[in-house]
Amino acid sequence: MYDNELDGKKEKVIVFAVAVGDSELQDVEASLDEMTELLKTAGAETCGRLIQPREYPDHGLYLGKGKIEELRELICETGATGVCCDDELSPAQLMNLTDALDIKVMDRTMVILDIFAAHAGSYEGKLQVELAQLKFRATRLVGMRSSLSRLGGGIGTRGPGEKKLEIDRRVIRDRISRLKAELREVVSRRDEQRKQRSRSHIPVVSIVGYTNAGKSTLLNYVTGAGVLEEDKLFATLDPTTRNYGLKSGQQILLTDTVGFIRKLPHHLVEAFKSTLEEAKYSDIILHVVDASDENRDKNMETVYDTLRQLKIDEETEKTIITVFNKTDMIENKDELYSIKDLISDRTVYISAKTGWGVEELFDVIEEILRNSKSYIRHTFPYTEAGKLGIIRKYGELITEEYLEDGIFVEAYVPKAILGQLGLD
Ligand SMILES: Nc1nc2c(ncn2[C@@H]2O[C@H](COP(=O)(O)OP(=O)(O)OP(=O)(O)O)[C@@H](O)[C@H]2O)c(=O)[nH]1
Ligand SMILES: [Mg+2]
Repeated sequence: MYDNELDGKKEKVIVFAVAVGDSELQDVEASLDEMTELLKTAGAETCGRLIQPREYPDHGLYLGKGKIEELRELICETGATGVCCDDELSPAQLMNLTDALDIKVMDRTMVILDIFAAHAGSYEGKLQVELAQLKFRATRLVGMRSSLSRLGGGIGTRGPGEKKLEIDRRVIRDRISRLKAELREVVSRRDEQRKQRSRSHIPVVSIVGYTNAGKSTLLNYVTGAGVLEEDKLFATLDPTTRNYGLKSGQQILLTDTVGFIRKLPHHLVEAFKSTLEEAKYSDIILHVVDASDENRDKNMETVYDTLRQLKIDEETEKTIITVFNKTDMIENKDELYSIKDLISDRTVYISAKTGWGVEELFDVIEEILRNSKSYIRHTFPYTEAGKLGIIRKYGELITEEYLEDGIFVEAYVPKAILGQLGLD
Protein backbone atom coordinates (compact mmCIF):
# COMPACT_ATOMS: atom_id res chain seq x y z
CA MET A 1 0.00 0.00 0.00
CA TYR A 2 2.85 2.36 0.65
CA ASP A 3 6.54 2.54 0.12
CA ASN A 4 8.23 0.29 2.69
CA GLU A 5 11.68 0.81 1.45
CA LEU A 6 14.60 2.91 2.35
CA ASP A 7 17.01 3.58 -0.46
CA GLY A 8 15.77 0.45 -2.17
CA LYS A 9 16.09 -1.92 0.79
CA LYS A 10 13.79 -2.89 3.65
CA GLU A 11 14.34 -1.07 6.92
CA LYS A 12 16.02 -3.23 9.57
CA VAL A 13 15.38 -2.02 13.05
CA ILE A 14 16.60 -2.75 16.58
CA VAL A 15 13.93 -2.17 19.24
CA PHE A 16 14.85 -1.05 22.75
CA ALA A 17 13.21 -0.11 26.03
CA VAL A 18 13.94 0.76 29.62
CA ALA A 19 12.26 -1.47 32.20
CA VAL A 20 11.50 1.18 34.80
CA GLY A 21 11.52 0.64 38.56
CA ASP A 22 9.51 -2.40 39.52
CA SER A 23 7.97 -3.15 36.11
CA GLU A 24 7.85 -6.84 35.23
CA LEU A 25 10.40 -7.85 32.63
CA GLN A 26 7.78 -10.05 31.02
CA ASP A 27 5.52 -7.00 30.43
CA VAL A 28 8.37 -5.09 28.81
CA GLU A 29 9.08 -8.10 26.57
CA ALA A 30 5.38 -8.24 25.60
CA SER A 31 5.41 -4.55 24.78
CA LEU A 32 8.50 -5.05 22.60
CA ASP A 33 6.74 -7.95 20.85
CA GLU A 34 3.96 -5.52 20.07
CA MET A 35 6.48 -2.90 18.92
CA THR A 36 7.83 -5.53 16.53
CA GLU A 37 4.30 -6.08 15.17
CA LEU A 38 3.86 -2.34 14.75
CA LEU A 39 7.11 -2.14 12.79
CA LYS A 40 6.05 -5.08 10.65
CA THR A 41 2.75 -3.34 9.87
CA ALA A 42 4.78 -0.25 8.93
CA GLY A 43 6.87 -2.38 6.58
CA ALA A 44 10.08 -2.79 8.58
CA GLU A 45 11.83 -5.84 9.91
CA THR A 46 13.11 -6.14 13.47
CA CYS A 47 16.64 -7.52 13.76
CA GLY A 48 17.40 -7.18 17.46
CA ARG A 49 16.19 -6.06 20.85
CA LEU A 50 17.66 -4.55 23.95
CA ILE A 51 16.19 -3.95 27.42
CA GLN A 52 17.79 -1.97 30.20
CA PRO A 53 16.43 -2.19 33.75
CA ARG A 54 16.74 1.30 35.24
CA GLU A 55 15.07 3.41 37.91
CA TYR A 56 13.88 5.77 35.15
CA PRO A 57 15.00 6.58 31.57
CA ASP A 58 18.01 8.89 31.23
CA HIS A 59 16.88 12.47 30.60
CA GLY A 60 19.43 13.11 27.92
CA LEU A 61 19.90 9.77 26.15
CA TYR A 62 17.01 7.57 27.38
CA LEU A 63 19.49 4.67 27.86
CA GLY A 64 22.57 4.69 30.08
CA LYS A 65 26.00 5.28 28.52
CA GLY A 66 27.08 1.65 28.73
CA LYS A 67 23.90 0.46 27.04
CA ILE A 68 24.43 2.95 24.22
CA GLU A 69 27.78 1.26 23.60
CA GLU A 70 26.06 -2.13 23.53
CA LEU A 71 23.44 -0.80 21.13
CA ARG A 72 26.14 0.55 18.85
CA GLU A 73 27.80 -2.88 18.72
CA LEU A 74 24.45 -4.54 18.01
CA ILE A 75 23.91 -2.13 15.12
CA CYS A 76 27.26 -3.13 13.62
CA GLU A 77 26.62 -6.85 14.10
CA THR A 78 23.14 -6.84 12.58
CA GLY A 79 23.56 -4.20 9.90
CA ALA A 80 20.51 -2.36 11.24
CA THR A 81 19.35 0.72 9.36
CA GLY A 82 17.66 2.23 12.40
CA VAL A 83 16.66 1.87 16.05
CA CYS A 84 13.25 2.25 17.62
CA CYS A 85 12.41 3.12 21.23
CA ASP A 86 9.28 1.55 22.72
CA ASP A 87 8.45 4.82 24.51
CA GLU A 88 7.95 8.30 23.16
CA LEU A 89 11.35 10.04 23.20
CA SER A 90 11.64 13.69 24.16
CA PRO A 91 12.96 16.02 21.43
CA ALA A 92 16.28 16.21 23.30
CA GLN A 93 16.59 12.43 23.66
CA LEU A 94 15.84 12.02 19.97
CA MET A 95 18.50 14.50 18.97
CA ASN A 96 21.14 13.15 21.38
CA LEU A 97 20.54 9.53 20.41
CA THR A 98 20.76 10.40 16.72
CA ASP A 99 24.09 12.12 17.35
CA ALA A 100 25.43 9.32 19.55
CA LEU A 101 24.45 6.46 17.22
CA ASP A 102 24.72 8.16 13.85
CA ILE A 103 21.71 6.20 12.64
CA LYS A 104 18.00 6.80 12.13
CA VAL A 105 16.22 6.94 15.50
CA MET A 106 12.49 6.30 15.79
CA ASP A 107 10.05 5.84 18.64
CA ARG A 108 6.72 4.12 19.22
CA THR A 109 4.73 7.28 18.58
CA MET A 110 6.42 7.90 15.24
CA VAL A 111 5.67 4.36 14.08
CA ILE A 112 2.01 4.48 15.17
CA LEU A 113 1.60 7.85 13.45
CA ASP A 114 3.18 6.36 10.32
CA ILE A 115 0.70 3.45 10.29
CA PHE A 116 -2.20 5.81 10.81
CA ALA A 117 -0.91 7.97 7.94
CA ALA A 118 -0.84 4.97 5.62
CA HIS A 119 -4.29 3.71 6.65
CA ALA A 120 -6.26 6.97 6.79
CA GLY A 121 -8.88 6.79 4.06
CA SER A 122 -11.52 9.39 4.71
CA TYR A 123 -11.09 13.16 4.50
CA GLU A 124 -11.61 13.36 8.26
CA GLY A 125 -9.06 10.61 8.92
CA LYS A 126 -6.46 12.35 6.80
CA LEU A 127 -7.02 15.68 8.55
CA GLN A 128 -6.72 13.99 11.94
CA VAL A 129 -3.47 12.23 11.03
CA GLU A 130 -1.89 15.32 9.55
CA LEU A 131 -2.81 17.33 12.63
CA ALA A 132 -1.30 14.72 14.95
CA GLN A 133 1.85 14.40 12.85
CA LEU A 134 2.41 18.13 12.58
CA LYS A 135 2.00 18.66 16.31
CA PHE A 136 4.41 15.83 17.00
CA ARG A 137 6.95 16.94 14.44
CA ALA A 138 6.80 20.65 15.24
CA THR A 139 8.90 20.12 18.36
CA ARG A 140 11.25 17.65 16.72
CA LEU A 141 12.22 19.38 13.49
CA VAL A 142 15.88 19.73 14.33
CA GLY A 143 16.57 16.14 15.29
CA MET A 144 14.45 14.70 12.52
CA ARG A 145 15.99 16.85 9.86
CA SER A 146 19.51 15.65 10.59
CA SER A 147 18.47 12.02 10.76
CA LEU A 148 16.50 12.37 7.56
CA SER A 149 19.28 13.93 5.60
CA ARG A 150 21.36 10.99 6.70
CA LEU A 151 18.91 8.31 5.63
CA GLY A 152 16.14 10.01 3.69
CA GLY A 153 12.80 8.18 3.71
CA GLY A 154 11.01 5.29 5.37
CA ILE A 155 9.08 5.29 8.63
CA GLY A 156 8.37 8.69 10.07
CA THR A 157 8.57 10.53 6.78
CA ARG A 158 5.32 9.40 5.16
CA GLY A 159 1.86 10.87 5.32
CA PRO A 160 -0.12 13.93 4.42
CA GLY A 161 2.31 16.21 6.22
CA GLU A 162 5.57 14.83 4.93
CA LYS A 163 6.58 17.68 2.69
CA LYS A 164 6.14 20.10 5.54
CA LEU A 165 9.32 18.87 7.22
CA GLU A 166 11.48 21.40 5.52
CA ILE A 167 9.41 24.43 6.28
CA ASP A 168 9.59 26.65 9.30
CA ARG A 169 7.60 26.58 12.49
CA ARG A 170 5.48 29.60 11.65
CA VAL A 171 4.11 27.91 8.55
CA ILE A 172 3.45 24.77 10.58
CA ARG A 173 1.55 26.78 13.18
CA ASP A 174 -0.64 28.30 10.45
CA ARG A 175 -1.27 24.90 8.94
CA ILE A 176 -2.22 23.50 12.35
CA SER A 177 -4.84 26.20 12.90
CA ARG A 178 -6.23 25.68 9.40
CA LEU A 179 -6.47 21.93 9.98
CA LYS A 180 -8.19 22.48 13.31
CA ALA A 181 -10.77 24.74 11.68
CA GLU A 182 -11.44 22.20 8.91
CA LEU A 183 -11.74 19.41 11.46
CA ARG A 184 -14.20 21.43 13.54
CA GLU A 185 -16.42 21.63 10.50
CA VAL A 186 -16.24 17.90 9.77
CA VAL A 187 -16.90 17.11 13.42
CA SER A 188 -19.91 19.39 13.61
CA ARG A 189 -21.35 17.71 10.53
CA ARG A 190 -20.88 14.36 12.26
CA ASP A 191 -22.57 15.67 15.41
CA GLU A 192 -25.54 16.63 13.27
CA GLN A 193 -25.72 13.08 11.86
CA ARG A 194 -25.57 11.69 15.37
CA LYS A 195 -28.40 13.93 16.50
CA GLN A 196 -30.52 12.74 13.60
CA ARG A 197 -29.71 9.18 14.54
CA SER A 198 -30.75 9.67 18.13
CA ARG A 199 -33.99 11.31 17.00
CA SER A 200 -34.72 8.18 15.01
CA HIS A 201 -34.65 6.14 18.26
CA ILE A 202 -32.74 3.32 16.57
CA PRO A 203 -30.42 1.84 19.20
CA VAL A 204 -26.71 2.16 18.44
CA VAL A 205 -24.35 -0.68 19.34
CA SER A 206 -20.66 0.14 19.02
CA ILE A 207 -17.81 -2.30 18.72
CA VAL A 208 -14.66 -1.33 20.61
CA GLY A 209 -11.53 -3.20 21.58
CA TYR A 210 -7.80 -3.63 21.30
CA THR A 211 -6.37 -3.46 17.80
CA ASN A 212 -6.49 -6.79 15.93
CA ALA A 213 -9.15 -8.24 18.30
CA GLY A 214 -11.51 -9.01 15.41
CA LYS A 215 -13.91 -6.04 15.50
CA SER A 216 -14.18 -5.65 11.73
CA THR A 217 -14.46 -9.40 11.25
CA LEU A 218 -17.52 -9.39 13.55
CA LEU A 219 -19.17 -6.50 11.69
CA ASN A 220 -18.45 -8.19 8.36
CA TYR A 221 -19.76 -11.54 9.55
CA VAL A 222 -23.13 -10.16 10.58
CA THR A 223 -23.70 -7.42 8.03
CA GLY A 224 -21.39 -8.23 5.14
CA ALA A 225 -20.07 -4.70 5.50
CA GLY A 226 -16.89 -5.48 3.59
CA VAL A 227 -14.61 -3.61 6.00
CA LEU A 228 -10.95 -4.46 5.58
CA GLU A 229 -9.94 -7.13 8.10
CA GLU A 230 -6.28 -7.89 8.34
CA ASP A 231 -3.76 -9.47 10.64
CA LYS A 232 -2.21 -6.06 11.05
CA LEU A 233 -2.44 -3.42 13.70
CA PHE A 234 -4.81 -0.52 13.03
CA ALA A 235 -6.37 -1.92 9.87
CA THR A 236 -9.45 0.20 10.55
CA LEU A 237 -9.35 3.93 11.21
CA ASP A 238 -12.63 5.27 9.92
CA PRO A 239 -15.87 4.38 11.67
CA THR A 240 -18.30 2.25 9.65
CA THR A 241 -21.95 1.96 10.61
CA ARG A 242 -24.38 -0.64 9.29
CA ASN A 243 -28.02 -1.45 9.83
CA TYR A 244 -28.86 -4.81 11.30
CA GLY A 245 -32.23 -6.42 11.98
CA LEU A 246 -32.58 -8.50 15.14
CA LYS A 247 -34.84 -11.57 15.27
CA SER A 248 -37.75 -9.58 16.71
CA GLY A 249 -37.56 -7.22 13.77
CA GLN A 250 -35.96 -4.52 15.91
CA GLN A 251 -33.41 -2.55 13.89
CA ILE A 252 -30.07 -1.57 15.37
CA LEU A 253 -27.05 0.34 14.09
CA LEU A 254 -23.70 -1.43 14.47
CA THR A 255 -20.54 0.69 14.42
CA ASP A 256 -16.98 -0.55 13.99
CA THR A 257 -14.14 1.82 14.69
CA VAL A 258 -10.44 2.36 15.37
CA GLY A 259 -8.80 0.00 17.87
CA PHE A 260 -6.90 0.89 21.02
CA ILE A 261 -3.32 0.11 21.97
CA ARG A 262 -1.02 0.61 24.95
CA LYS A 263 0.71 4.01 24.97
CA LEU A 264 -1.59 5.48 22.33
CA PRO A 265 0.20 8.72 21.42
CA HIS A 266 -1.22 11.73 23.16
CA HIS A 267 -1.42 13.87 20.00
CA LEU A 268 -3.25 11.07 18.25
CA VAL A 269 -5.85 10.79 21.00
CA GLU A 270 -6.40 14.57 20.79
CA ALA A 271 -6.69 14.60 17.00
CA PHE A 272 -8.80 11.44 16.81
CA LYS A 273 -11.02 12.33 19.74
CA SER A 274 -14.24 12.44 17.76
CA THR A 275 -13.49 9.07 16.11
CA LEU A 276 -12.35 7.42 19.33
CA GLU A 277 -15.39 8.78 21.12
CA GLU A 278 -17.80 6.93 18.82
CA ALA A 279 -18.78 4.64 21.71
CA LYS A 280 -20.00 7.61 23.72
CA TYR A 281 -23.03 7.93 21.49
CA SER A 282 -24.13 4.34 21.69
CA ASP A 283 -26.62 2.46 23.82
CA ILE A 284 -24.57 -0.72 24.15
CA ILE A 285 -20.81 -1.25 23.91
CA LEU A 286 -19.44 -4.54 22.59
CA HIS A 287 -15.93 -4.91 23.93
CA VAL A 288 -14.27 -7.42 21.60
CA VAL A 289 -11.31 -9.24 23.16
CA ASP A 290 -8.91 -11.65 21.47
CA ALA A 291 -9.31 -14.49 23.98
CA SER A 292 -6.40 -16.39 22.46
CA ASP A 293 -3.91 -13.57 23.09
CA GLU A 294 -1.65 -14.24 26.05
CA ASN A 295 -1.71 -10.52 26.85
CA ARG A 296 -5.50 -10.58 26.97
CA ASP A 297 -5.84 -9.18 30.50
CA LYS A 298 -3.43 -6.30 29.89
CA ASN A 299 -5.21 -5.49 26.62
CA MET A 300 -8.57 -5.37 28.37
CA GLU A 301 -7.12 -3.08 31.01
CA THR A 302 -5.84 -0.77 28.26
CA VAL A 303 -9.29 -0.64 26.66
CA TYR A 304 -10.95 0.23 29.97
CA ASP A 305 -8.28 2.88 30.64
CA THR A 306 -8.81 4.44 27.22
CA LEU A 307 -12.59 4.44 27.64
CA ARG A 308 -12.10 6.18 30.98
CA GLN A 309 -9.73 8.68 29.39
CA LEU A 310 -12.40 9.49 26.81
CA LYS A 311 -14.93 9.84 29.65
CA ILE A 312 -17.05 7.02 28.31
CA ASP A 313 -18.80 4.76 30.83
CA GLU A 314 -18.70 6.70 34.10
CA GLU A 315 -21.03 9.57 33.17
CA THR A 316 -23.09 7.49 30.82
CA GLU A 317 -23.85 4.20 32.57
CA LYS A 318 -23.65 2.19 29.39
CA THR A 319 -24.18 -1.50 29.17
CA ILE A 320 -20.93 -3.24 28.27
CA ILE A 321 -20.90 -6.74 26.81
CA THR A 322 -17.49 -8.37 26.82
CA VAL A 323 -17.16 -10.48 23.68
CA PHE A 324 -14.37 -13.04 23.95
CA ASN A 325 -13.46 -13.68 20.32
CA LYS A 326 -11.21 -16.15 18.45
CA THR A 327 -12.49 -19.01 20.60
CA ASP A 328 -11.74 -21.34 17.68
CA MET A 329 -8.08 -20.95 18.70
CA ILE A 330 -8.76 -22.37 22.16
CA GLU A 331 -9.43 -26.09 22.04
CA ASN A 332 -10.02 -26.72 25.70
CA LYS A 333 -13.51 -25.42 26.48
CA ASP A 334 -12.96 -25.52 30.27
CA GLU A 335 -10.05 -23.21 29.76
CA LEU A 336 -12.21 -21.01 27.54
CA TYR A 337 -15.02 -20.59 30.05
CA SER A 338 -12.55 -19.84 32.82
CA ILE A 339 -11.76 -16.61 30.97
CA LYS A 340 -13.87 -13.94 32.60
CA ASP A 341 -14.35 -10.23 32.78
CA LEU A 342 -15.72 -9.19 36.14
CA ILE A 343 -16.23 -5.53 35.24
CA SER A 344 -18.68 -5.85 32.37
CA ASP A 345 -22.39 -6.48 32.59
CA ARG A 346 -22.36 -9.56 30.38
CA THR A 347 -19.86 -11.97 28.88
CA VAL A 348 -20.26 -13.84 25.59
CA TYR A 349 -17.90 -16.25 23.80
CA ILE A 350 -17.74 -16.19 20.00
CA SER A 351 -15.67 -16.81 16.92
CA ALA A 352 -16.26 -14.02 14.43
CA LYS A 353 -14.47 -16.14 11.86
CA THR A 354 -16.65 -19.26 12.07
CA GLY A 355 -19.76 -17.56 13.43
CA TRP A 356 -19.84 -19.76 16.52
CA GLY A 357 -21.71 -18.00 19.38
CA VAL A 358 -22.65 -14.97 17.31
CA GLU A 359 -26.36 -15.77 17.40
CA GLU A 360 -26.24 -15.92 21.19
CA LEU A 361 -24.47 -12.55 21.27
CA PHE A 362 -27.35 -10.97 19.38
CA ASP A 363 -29.88 -12.69 21.65
CA VAL A 364 -28.15 -11.01 24.58
CA ILE A 365 -28.29 -7.64 22.78
CA GLU A 366 -31.98 -8.17 22.12
CA GLU A 367 -32.64 -9.02 25.74
CA ILE A 368 -30.78 -5.94 27.00
CA LEU A 369 -32.67 -3.66 24.61
CA ARG A 370 -35.94 -5.23 25.63
CA ASN A 371 -35.20 -4.64 29.31
CA SER A 372 -34.53 -1.00 28.57
CA LYS A 373 -38.04 -0.69 27.18
CA SER A 374 -41.45 -0.45 28.80
CA TYR A 375 -43.96 -3.22 28.49
CA ILE A 376 -47.38 -1.86 27.50
CA ARG A 377 -50.90 -3.32 27.31
CA HIS A 378 -53.28 -0.79 25.93
CA THR A 379 -56.35 -0.42 23.75
CA PHE A 380 -55.99 2.39 21.24
CA PRO A 381 -59.21 3.81 19.73
CA TYR A 382 -59.44 3.32 15.96
CA THR A 383 -58.87 7.04 15.47
CA GLU A 384 -55.34 6.49 16.86
CA ALA A 385 -54.51 3.51 14.64
CA GLY A 386 -51.46 5.41 13.34
CA LYS A 387 -49.77 4.83 16.70
CA LEU A 388 -49.33 1.17 15.82
CA GLY A 389 -47.01 2.32 13.06
CA ILE A 390 -44.88 4.15 15.60
CA ILE A 391 -44.75 1.06 17.83
CA ARG A 392 -43.75 -1.16 14.92
CA LYS A 393 -41.04 1.22 13.86
CA TYR A 394 -39.36 1.82 17.21
CA GLY A 395 -40.54 -1.02 19.40
CA GLU A 396 -41.62 -4.60 19.36
CA LEU A 397 -45.28 -5.33 18.74
CA ILE A 398 -46.29 -8.62 20.35
CA THR A 399 -50.09 -8.71 20.06
CA GLU A 400 -52.64 -6.69 18.15
CA GLU A 401 -56.33 -7.54 18.42
CA TYR A 402 -59.04 -5.66 16.62
CA LEU A 403 -61.85 -5.27 19.15
CA GLU A 404 -65.10 -3.41 19.06
CA ASP A 405 -63.83 -0.36 20.91
CA GLY A 406 -60.34 -0.22 19.48
CA ILE A 407 -57.10 -2.08 18.87
CA PHE A 408 -55.70 -3.97 21.83
CA VAL A 409 -51.92 -3.91 21.83
CA GLU A 410 -49.23 -5.67 23.80
CA ALA A 411 -45.72 -4.36 23.08
CA TYR A 412 -42.27 -3.34 24.26
CA VAL A 413 -41.55 0.29 23.44
CA PRO A 414 -38.59 2.58 24.13
CA LYS A 415 -39.34 4.84 27.08
CA ALA A 416 -38.60 7.87 24.88
CA ILE A 417 -41.70 7.35 22.73
CA LEU A 418 -44.22 6.73 25.54
CA GLY A 419 -45.11 10.43 25.33
CA GLN A 420 -45.78 10.23 21.61
CA LEU A 421 -48.17 7.36 22.30
CA GLY A 422 -49.93 9.38 24.98
CA LEU A 423 -48.97 6.85 27.65
CA ASP A 424 -46.56 8.70 29.96
N1 LIG B 1 -8.87 -17.55 14.31
C1 LIG B 1 -9.61 -16.44 14.31
N2 LIG B 1 -9.13 -15.33 13.74
C2 LIG B 1 -9.91 -14.23 13.78
C3 LIG B 1 -11.20 -14.21 14.39
N3 LIG B 1 -11.71 -12.97 14.26
C4 LIG B 1 -10.78 -12.24 13.60
N4 LIG B 1 -9.70 -12.98 13.29
C5 LIG B 1 -8.48 -12.54 12.58
O1 LIG B 1 -7.84 -11.54 13.34
C6 LIG B 1 -7.23 -10.57 12.48
C7 LIG B 1 -7.71 -9.18 12.86
O2 LIG B 1 -9.08 -9.06 12.59
P1 LIG B 1 -9.78 -7.64 12.33
O3 LIG B 1 -11.24 -7.88 12.23
O4 LIG B 1 -9.10 -6.91 11.25
O5 LIG B 1 -9.44 -6.94 13.72
P2 LIG B 1 -9.84 -5.46 14.21
O6 LIG B 1 -10.22 -5.58 15.66
O7 LIG B 1 -10.86 -4.87 13.31
O8 LIG B 1 -8.43 -4.75 14.09
P3 LIG B 1 -8.05 -3.20 13.78
O9 LIG B 1 -9.01 -2.64 12.81
O10 LIG B 1 -6.68 -3.34 13.27
O11 LIG B 1 -8.10 -2.51 15.13
C8 LIG B 1 -7.62 -10.97 11.05
O12 LIG B 1 -6.55 -11.65 10.50
C9 LIG B 1 -8.83 -11.87 11.25
O13 LIG B 1 -8.96 -12.83 10.22
C10 LIG B 1 -11.66 -15.44 14.98
O14 LIG B 1 -12.76 -15.54 15.53
N5 LIG B 1 -10.83 -16.51 14.91
MG1 LIG C 1 -10.77 -3.27 12.09
